[in-house]
Amino acid sequence: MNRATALRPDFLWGASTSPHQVEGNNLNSDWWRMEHQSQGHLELSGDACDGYHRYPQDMRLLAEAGLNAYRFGIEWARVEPEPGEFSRAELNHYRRMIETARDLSLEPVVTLHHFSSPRWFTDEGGWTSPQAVDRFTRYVVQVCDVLGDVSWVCTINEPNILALMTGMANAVADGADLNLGAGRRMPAPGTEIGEALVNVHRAAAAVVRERTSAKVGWTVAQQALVPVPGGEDLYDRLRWAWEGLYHQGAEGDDWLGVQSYTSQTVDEKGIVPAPESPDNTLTGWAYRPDALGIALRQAWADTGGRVPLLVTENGIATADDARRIAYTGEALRHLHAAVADGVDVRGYLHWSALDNFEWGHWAPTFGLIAVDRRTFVRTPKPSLAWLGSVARRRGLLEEETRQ
Ligand code: IFM
Repeated sequence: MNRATALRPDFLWGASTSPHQVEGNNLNSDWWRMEHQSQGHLELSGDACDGYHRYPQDMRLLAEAGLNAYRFGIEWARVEPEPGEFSRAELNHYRRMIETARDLSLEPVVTLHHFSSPRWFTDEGGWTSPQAVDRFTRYVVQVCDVLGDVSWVCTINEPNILALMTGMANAVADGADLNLGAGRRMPAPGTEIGEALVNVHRAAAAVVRERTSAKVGWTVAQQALVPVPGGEDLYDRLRWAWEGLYHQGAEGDDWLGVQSYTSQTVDEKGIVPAPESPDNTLTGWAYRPDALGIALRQAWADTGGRVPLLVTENGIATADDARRIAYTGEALRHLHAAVADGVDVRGYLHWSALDNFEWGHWAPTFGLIAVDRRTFVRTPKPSLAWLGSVARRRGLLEEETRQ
């Protein structure tokens, strides 16, 4: 048994979650309100996985399996439920989470914003309001009090998806009828909102650097776009709107988070929707474990090889756990190949630790651990033990990279 291309000895092997998707009862957030105003279009997050109370058990399961890192988030709507009113009790809650991770020898990777915001922030204009930088940095200053010994901090999760969601919400508010049904082409994230988010990120990153010794970055939803003949010009424009802008926003950062699930082609009309196929995942995305290799190489090239990469999300929505293992093994094979070609990758954090609330839907299950929605009992899937064994071996074996 030979080891495949060696990964760094301090490589992080872990899993990720976000607060709104696992905690439950995120009452003061804009997402909670949107779910309740959606007239049945969105399922409710409700108690979610009751992760707010059960995080010690979740972390223990990850650590016992052999993982050495856990990415989780701090929920702004809990910490600042009303403008300028900060909850010490909630900050202490997140401090306990950090300490619990440390006690279990899990490296905490802490996200400060993952899609959901306090209602009041959204009501006053959200990311495009002139106050956005002040509002977010005021919250980040408070959070820094509990970040103490945290080494990895993400300011904003998937700003490109946040820009897309903000643009779509604004369009709906202006009366647009957005039909995004199967076969429809997705709009691209608006670059104006993206630029606003870059400003917020830079300001927040400066606050974290000034007040802590953490390595700071943000995480981008990589599309692994590939042009087909005729789509080259549009490809360049779409790559900029989807990723380039955010990669440029990572200039000078300590790391960049790569989040990858699938790959899509670009023709002369734009991104080609994944054709219907029995191989598509439960989110309707094409089964493309090779996307991770494409995403890592594109992110590395876009940042001029100056910003180390951390895979902060990669996974598959499936009810078939053997398929999850196959997908992840193949994705890791592409990660090893990228590292062999000189891409600096610092860790792999699987999405997700738990079967959680997939933003308005419960059916797409991404978890290494199943959660009973009534009793909240956790049942680790074989994929958790499998990923833990890869982590203990510190990567794939040589023969596994040849499969
Ligand atoms: O569940 C989401 C996560 O919140 C952000 N990245 C993509 C995941 C799967 O859709």
